[in-house]
Amino acid sequence: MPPFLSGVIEGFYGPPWSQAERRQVFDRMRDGGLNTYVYAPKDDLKHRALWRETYSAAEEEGLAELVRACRERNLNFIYALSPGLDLRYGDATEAPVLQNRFAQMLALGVTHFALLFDDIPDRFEGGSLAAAQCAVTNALFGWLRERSARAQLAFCPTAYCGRMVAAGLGGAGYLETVGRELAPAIDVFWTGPEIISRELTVAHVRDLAVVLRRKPLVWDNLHANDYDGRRFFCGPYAGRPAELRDEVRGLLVNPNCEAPLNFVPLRTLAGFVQAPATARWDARAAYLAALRDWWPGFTTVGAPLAWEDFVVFCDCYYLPHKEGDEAETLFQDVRRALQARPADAVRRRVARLREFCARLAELRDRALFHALSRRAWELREELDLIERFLASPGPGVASDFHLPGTYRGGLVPRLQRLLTPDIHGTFSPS
Ligand code: GDL
Repeated sequence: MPPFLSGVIEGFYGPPWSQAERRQVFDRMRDGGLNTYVYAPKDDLKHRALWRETYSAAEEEGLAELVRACRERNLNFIYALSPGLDLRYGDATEAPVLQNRFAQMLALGVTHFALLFDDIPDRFEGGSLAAAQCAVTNALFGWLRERSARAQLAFCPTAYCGRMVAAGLGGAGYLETVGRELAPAIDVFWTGPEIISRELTVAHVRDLAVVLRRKPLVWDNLHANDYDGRRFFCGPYAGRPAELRDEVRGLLVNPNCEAPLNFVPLRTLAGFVQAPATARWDARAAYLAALRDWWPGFTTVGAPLAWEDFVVFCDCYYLPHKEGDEAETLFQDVRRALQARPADAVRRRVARLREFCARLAELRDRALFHALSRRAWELREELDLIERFLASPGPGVASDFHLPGTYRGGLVPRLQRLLTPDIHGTFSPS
């Protein structure tokens, strides 16, 4: 196991990546010098919902392929199991079931494992949930080490971010118990102050390391989009200072569900991991450099797209808490133009971006287009409406795309309008 783990955790909800997508991700990891892939797709039934069942021969072959693909690229393969939905802690018959699952992977040459207890019921009648989870995990670790001296294990706590700990998830003293009772050689995952952490500071991680009695292994959801299917995030690895690297066991990102959209997240993570210790991490510069490398993937069957439009488009899908600079500027300019004309210059910019969205349909890389198409469609339609309004403002503006009596997104946006959040995230009826 390398001293510092860096790479990808396929740990999102929704359709797992295909084998071909995983190979592409592995190639990008190897090219960027990242070293670790964690297999943890929430909706692989046998990873979570049916965790007791072993893989069929065909499934086993698929996993063997991944193990080989990682080995060929010098990447660590970590197999994760998520038994917490219905694991009976303290029931002696459960241990052999867990062992059986890991035995199947050991036979494929896997030596690195993870046991995940995230997003599970935290009600537990039998005493301390943390102590029960640690007992199961320590026992499994011992069993693994008897079979492979090189075996490694990581553990994801039920309270895996600051907010959850503050809310008392897992019961009083949950994390302290984990720190005290989990075998010191077992790594502990942590997503930061939040599930999706805008920032991860050295101070935050140092405080945590005192409680955990080890450096945390960061499970970084910055670019995850499984919780918001209308967005994706192709902004840079950001909000983390270079000094963070010395304070953690590793940095593993759980990125966009759509594998082709992870070029910039992975490229910038690789840049962050390898940047000289003395340098300040300039996320925007890293982003623009990574976009340059992604840009050749945007060749079309027609006339070339324009680089400037590409940057604005990507800035529209930057990071969860922030638009990219160009998108933010465009938004502010449109907002002003809708109130005070003349708006010709803004209208032309809106039209260019609308056209860029439409022309994505000409991409030669169809997997990339398919990953983008729904988002680009929605953006194109809003831009089209704004463009029409700016061209002839007034009550008479109608749009071919916004059909009367239809609701975009169906019931969901209507429900969302019933309860609206204030700036603190507290909801009240609107
Ligand atoms: C989570 C889940 C993860 C999911 C992510 C983003 C962890 C430890 N677990 O809470 O599977 O992809 O949020 O929605 O992050």
